[in-house]
Amino acid sequence: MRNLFLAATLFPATIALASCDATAAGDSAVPDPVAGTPVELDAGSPFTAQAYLDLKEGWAVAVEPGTGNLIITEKGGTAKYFQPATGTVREIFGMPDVAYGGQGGLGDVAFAPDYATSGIIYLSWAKADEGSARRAVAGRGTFSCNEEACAVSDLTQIWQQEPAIESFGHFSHKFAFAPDGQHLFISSGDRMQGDPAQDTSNNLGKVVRLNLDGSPAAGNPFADQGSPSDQIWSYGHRNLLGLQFDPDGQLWDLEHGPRGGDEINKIEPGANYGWPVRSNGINYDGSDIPDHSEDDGFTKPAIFWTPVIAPGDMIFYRGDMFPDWKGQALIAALGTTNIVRVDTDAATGTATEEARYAFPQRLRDIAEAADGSLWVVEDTPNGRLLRLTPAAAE
Ligand SMILES: [Ca+2]
Ligand SMILES: [Ca+2]
Repeated sequence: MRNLFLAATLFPATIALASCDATAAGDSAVPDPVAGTPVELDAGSPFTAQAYLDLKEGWAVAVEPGTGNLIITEKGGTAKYFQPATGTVREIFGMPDVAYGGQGGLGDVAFAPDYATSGIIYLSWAKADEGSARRAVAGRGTFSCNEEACAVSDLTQIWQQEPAIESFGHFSHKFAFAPDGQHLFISSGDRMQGDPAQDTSNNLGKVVRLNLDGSPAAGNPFADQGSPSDQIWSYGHRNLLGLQFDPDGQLWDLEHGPRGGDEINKIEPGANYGWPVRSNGINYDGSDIPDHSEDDGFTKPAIFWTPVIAPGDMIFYRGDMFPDWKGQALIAALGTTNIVRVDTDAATGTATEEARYAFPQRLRDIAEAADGSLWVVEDTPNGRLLRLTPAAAE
């Protein structure tokens, strides 16, 4: 194993197949995937599903620009590079040491906006601190492959939650890049602490907006309050497992409520979304949390779910394979083991659930391929990578 890692890091220039193959108009040239193993779905499902890889607690999937290949992270700290056109998979070396347990471990993966020329990818993970304290962190490094394996080299931490907390939950740590490629947004969960989400002197329970090197972006709403307040874009959040720009450039988040009150929010700078003062759910012990009301002074959810769907992540669909869904959100749901389709309206800050589609297992992540098909990651210790295309006509 070590030899593979050395080989992959010693000769990055000759093995950087990813960035070399990428072309500006290359997505239309991405070859079709090989056939997977058919997966049975409920009668009437709009999807045909095929399984490709076995995954152990798959957490995130990202599509490589230009090639259509995938990087998939697993919560325990491993990552895979999958080439759909050949069905081959390679281990990725150079992963960080992660604090695995509870909701913590290896997290999100994203290709840099300038990946075609830089080869840079971003990773997030839970990192051990003093005692049993942990924090979510983000880093970036250079991705390259040879015939046997792939590696992330020069992985450098660029951001962290402040402070570290003795909790195994609510790391969140999802990435979104601004449409112009100039800023990195990270969702930073409340670490199951509640009150810090209302306190702008820390970066827990927040959406942060950074430069691509992890430094605070200019123009953030609390820039005059010092660090880490100068990272904050919005606050009053709980556990944000979705963070995505819609095709019109509006940012939305998807977060877990407590018992009830999962929500999608239209994210605006300086806005306060109310957690833990307001929630359309209640505490796990049954005690009340006042619901949002018109006069509460907080930004209301665009849509909420009681009972919860326990979401894993979402995308905004842009492709042609499911043309009626263009511009709508597709949520991979853990709790209800389905894909939830939601129509968002940026003008009013509201959203409507359109449909739910059943799947056999908990769904952790969803991504759109260049051809408009969908890649879905199952969450369980015996999960799979699924490809979804339209169901055959009856
Ligand atoms: Ca409530
Ligand atoms: Ca994702």
